[in-house]
Amino acid sequence: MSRILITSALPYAAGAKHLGNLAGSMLPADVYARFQRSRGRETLYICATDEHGTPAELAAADAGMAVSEFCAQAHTKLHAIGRGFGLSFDHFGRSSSPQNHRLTQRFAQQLWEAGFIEERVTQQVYSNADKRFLPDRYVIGTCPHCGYEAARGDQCENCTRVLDPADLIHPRSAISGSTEIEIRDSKHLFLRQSLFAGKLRTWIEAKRDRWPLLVTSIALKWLDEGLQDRGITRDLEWGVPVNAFEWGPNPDGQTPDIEGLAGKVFYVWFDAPIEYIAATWEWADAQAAEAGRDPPADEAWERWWRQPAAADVTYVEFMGKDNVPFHTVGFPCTLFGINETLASDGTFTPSNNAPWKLVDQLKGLNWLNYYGGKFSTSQKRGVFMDQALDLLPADYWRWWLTANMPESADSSFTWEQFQDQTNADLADVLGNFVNRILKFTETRFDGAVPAGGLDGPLEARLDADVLAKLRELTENLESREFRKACASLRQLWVLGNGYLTEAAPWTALKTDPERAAVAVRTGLNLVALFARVSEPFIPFASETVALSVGEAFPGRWPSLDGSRVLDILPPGRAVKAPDVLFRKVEDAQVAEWRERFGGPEGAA
Ligand code: B3M
Ligand code: ZN
Repeated sequence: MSRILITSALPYAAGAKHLGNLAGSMLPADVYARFQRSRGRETLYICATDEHGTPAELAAADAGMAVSEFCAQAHTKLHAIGRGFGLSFDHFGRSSSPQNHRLTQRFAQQLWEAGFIEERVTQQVYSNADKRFLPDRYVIGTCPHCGYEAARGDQCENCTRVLDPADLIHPRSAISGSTEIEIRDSKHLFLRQSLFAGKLRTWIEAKRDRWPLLVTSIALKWLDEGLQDRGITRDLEWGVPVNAFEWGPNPDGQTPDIEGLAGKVFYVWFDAPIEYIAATWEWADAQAAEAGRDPPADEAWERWWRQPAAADVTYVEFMGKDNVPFHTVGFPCTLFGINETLASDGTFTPSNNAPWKLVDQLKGLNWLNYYGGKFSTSQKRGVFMDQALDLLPADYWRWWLTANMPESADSSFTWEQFQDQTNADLADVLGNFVNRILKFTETRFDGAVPAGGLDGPLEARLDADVLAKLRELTENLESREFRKACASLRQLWVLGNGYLTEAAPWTALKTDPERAAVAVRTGLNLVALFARVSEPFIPFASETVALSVGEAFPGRWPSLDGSRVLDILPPGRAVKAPDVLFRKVEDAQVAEWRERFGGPEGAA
């Protein structure tokens, strides 16, 4: 049986996370991880905060904090919010961890020594007052196109034109406001991605019929536009330091310019994907520490990532579409470079190292919008992850976001749809079913699973229908079609309600108690089944449902081999109706939340 390795895009430490960030990577990854675990597969779900780069530096400066302290706080907060949503990370790491520093540096060294990294002199903006280089967005000035006076060096916020710091009129430092800035030469490292264009294309082409079209088309578009070498270092203080002083000569016998590279760090998009691997290392270390053991040997985490030990691992990535190029081009190039050596005639041969694993399945998602426009922190539009949990339990959000996941196109959150769908699916269908059968069992069957009576044609038909739906649900989850999976699950719940209505134990009780016993037993078994198969989607309510019929949680995914799927509960088992599973979302709440978070007006 294969092992399943899952990663979801690493949320930036800086900035609030809205529902779209949840729906676009972490939630689908969690649903999939829970499903795979319940199928009995050894599963590892890894995520982390992405802590380096200019946004974190800027946000920390705004908050008047040291960037390390700011990131530590953001990490703790994001981890707590993730737990609040039931995200079942096996490890939630930090890209600023010592493990990621070591691994990023080690990979860079290997790439240099194999000849895949090149030094180049580039022109960068230097601020004399701040005594530092300024990344593009640290330079502000007047936009040459629209005259906006606070345009940033990478882009004008007013007219959205992409800029180069050199375009700005009256350029000044965003840090000190000083106009004493100049262009200076600065040495940087470039990953020679262009060497991998052919190899990359072959690799992507082979994924064409197995990856979503969204993903392969983004990747191929990048390749069609011509694969550029990529600058992988920056003139910043916060990040993984370039450790060129440790490096040996490259295949041409050149040693790196240690002085020229001093004080630089790797570009955030170079070290962030490496953190997927490094967070697995963090996980292994944390596990050992928890058990009071010394840090384990590298094999403990490399077995997920390196051949031949990882041969039985299927690696699945989840991310929003804007992250796809970095995962189909950038990160694979890093790994190609580590797995290969370049001969002087330009051909590649596998390196002597055990190769690192590349992604097997990549689920890319579109955007979730808010009333057709963007979620926006600055304009206070839309619900953010921490606020959402103050309004309603996590399962409401999980259910709606999974059922409306932006899979084949962008999708849009509106309070009205959210209310309609959660009320209909969770309160009216699932909640009502569980409540109906359990209340009836309590009042008429002493709160125990009844024995007696034999299944009839109604039960035989139900069994066949349930099995067919379960197979469909399983297939949809296996292929990460989350909207379809929600539809299958909803139909399964509907089968339960339909059965109860038809079998009508409340009527049968008067004329044929054995028939009523069969119907109640069958209904309770449906409850137990629903707890198991709803768990990936709505884990909190599923736990309540499982406990109401005395089942362990989380349970195992049902076997689909054709044996009866509704023989779960032993007769005599005590059961108890839970408190209201899902309270309905009221019109007054919708009105209040629309007021507070914005409605259709002002969608942009
Ligand atoms: N932090 C971008 C984002 O959150 C980035 C993902 C990193 S994945 C290695 O959209
Ligand atoms: Zn402009």
